[in-house]
Amino acid sequence: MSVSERTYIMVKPDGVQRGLVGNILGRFEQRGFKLIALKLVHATPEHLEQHYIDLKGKSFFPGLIKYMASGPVVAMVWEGLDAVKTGRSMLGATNPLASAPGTIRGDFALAVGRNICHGSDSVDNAEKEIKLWFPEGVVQYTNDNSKWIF
Ligand code: RTP
Repeated sequence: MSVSERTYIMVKPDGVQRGLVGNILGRFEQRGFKLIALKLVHATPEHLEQHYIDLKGKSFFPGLIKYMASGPVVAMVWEGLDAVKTGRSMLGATNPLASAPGTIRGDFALAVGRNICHGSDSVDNAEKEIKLWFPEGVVQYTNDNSKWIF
């Protein structure tokens, strides 16, 4: 657990098309995480196969790639205390039917094949995913609210 821990969070195509981007972003902002990278990307199947390389061979893999390539996703990097584990708990269980109300999936989704968001499951995977989605790097800046919040 580290203050500067980073996690890769993605709003999947169904989350974008259902207009949930603002809500999902807002939850990470409100929780206190720092946004250090953000973009809308229509990823290729090849790129998505790289992202989900560990799931290659699963029966749902082809359908997962098709779903993820069906429209743009919002790719984000959030930084802060225990970002990976806390990010996962904010998303809720992979299967939305098992997600607690109050989590993103528990509030907005029903089907495992349309579960609207992704979050890195370990610090190592977060760093790999950040490199894959943001080869250009993230934005370094210092938060200094004291100038406009009194
Ligand atoms: P994610 O990577 O998207 O955050 O999901 P996760 O770690 O919670 O779950 P994982 O097992 O890595 O599965 C990745 C995504 O594949 C889809 N999935 N479909 N039985 C199925 O049809 C099935 N199982 C998984 C979901 O979109 C899941 O998020």
